Amino acid sequence: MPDLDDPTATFQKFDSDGDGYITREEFALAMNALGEEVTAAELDSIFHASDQRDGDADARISLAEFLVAWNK
Ligand SMILES: [Ca+2]
Ligand SMILES: [Ca+2]
Repeated sequence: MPDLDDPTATFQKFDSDGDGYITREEFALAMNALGEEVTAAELDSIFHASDQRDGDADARISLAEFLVAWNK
């Protein structure tokens, strides 16, 4: 399980290739690794809500976007 008190560490676990962004694929794989199934609709919802917060809307979640979503 991720350390829920440390969103930066959680982000780094989700970002499996370490490029500083979480893609849909990385998010789905990380959730599956936690034993959580994520549907395409759920991914759409999560990424629509979380992406764009830093104005790039690049279909990837940056650490800044992740932290905003986390604190919501
Ligand atoms: Ca990545
Ligand atoms: Ca983004």
